[in-house]
Amino acid sequence: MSLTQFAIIESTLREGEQFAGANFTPAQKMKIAEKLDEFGVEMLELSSPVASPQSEADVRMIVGMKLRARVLTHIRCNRDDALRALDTGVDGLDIVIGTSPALRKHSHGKTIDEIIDLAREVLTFVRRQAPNIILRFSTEDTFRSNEADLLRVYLAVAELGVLDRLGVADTVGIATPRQVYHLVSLLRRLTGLDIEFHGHNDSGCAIANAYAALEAGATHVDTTVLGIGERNGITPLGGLIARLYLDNRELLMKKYRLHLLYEIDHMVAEMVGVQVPFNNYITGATFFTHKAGIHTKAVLAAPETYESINPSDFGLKRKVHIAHRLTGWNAVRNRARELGLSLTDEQVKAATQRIKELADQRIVTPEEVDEMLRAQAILG
Ligand code: HCA
Ligand code: CU
Repeated sequence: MSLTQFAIIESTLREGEQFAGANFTPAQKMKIAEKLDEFGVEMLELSSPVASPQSEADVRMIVGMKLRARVLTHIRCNRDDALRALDTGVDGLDIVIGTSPALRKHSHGKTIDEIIDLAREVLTFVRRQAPNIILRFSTEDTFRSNEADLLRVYLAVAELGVLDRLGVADTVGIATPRQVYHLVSLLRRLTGLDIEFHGHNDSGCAIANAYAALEAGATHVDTTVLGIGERNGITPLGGLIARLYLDNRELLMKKYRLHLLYEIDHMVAEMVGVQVPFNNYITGATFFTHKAGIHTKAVLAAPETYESINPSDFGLKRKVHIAHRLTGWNAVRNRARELGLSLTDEQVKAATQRIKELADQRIVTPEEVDEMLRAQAILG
């Protein structure tokens, strides 16, 4: 059952490098690899060594770090790229070729038969060169490819008996969870091979699609930190973690060092020149903030009332926001206690009324609320 046996292929150093703001230095790549390895992702995917001389040096550098995570590189389907990649000493090759009509026409110009011939030749060649390498074959733009074409390609390569994994890629972010479920379960049933899902987020389905893939029997999911990648990116590491944590908290806490997520998200955000979005999974500024009186009262009494994720599992703290017109006296009382003030319920209720009145006029700061509570304590 994949929901307990999945592996994360962390592609911040490949797909993530394709994000507009990413220009990782070798030192930054090393830091990212080190942190992701410490976090516990099972595999790291790196840009092709063929991309540039520095890219090749960076692959060698990360191979040389001797991480616990397996190191993969992402290459086109040809012998030369494969030889260059094998020479770096990586643990695995992620080989990809486009199969959609758009890519066949405008990218490499090959027919489906030509794609099959080429894939057969390259994959058998790689396996002969490197009997122990982890070998994956993926079609690019899978979800805009003709299903009969796809099945011909996947069955032909699976039949070679040289592959560890098949990949499906929602390259332009158009797939729905149902479509992903359908294709992944079909491939799993027909080939029995491990299946990897790579999904872009153009229409906001990247996490749901990755989850549907796992439900259908996929074994591997591609992520990047904050979801960075081409355009608006792919399945974010933190979002996938949030989703899987809700299924199986114990497993997630055992598999990954969740406390590192905040640091990793903020580190990569800074490297690529963006803020961590306020609504980001787990690590966004308001993720654990409770506001309305009805919510804050319940959360203070029993956090699970309005929290599906426990902030302390991620080394984080919840925030209770009381400086606004929706505030409630239970939360205000809680704040007064935090400040060491002993106010009667009537005093707290009076202060709460004043906060609401003032907040109807203008923005009130938390500091002002604290002052109001202190003043209330002095006035009695
Ligand atoms: C790209 C390629 C890719 C490859 C995914 C994969 C995609 O367009 O840059 O190899 O599984 O989204 O199709 O990232
Ligand atoms: Cu991609």
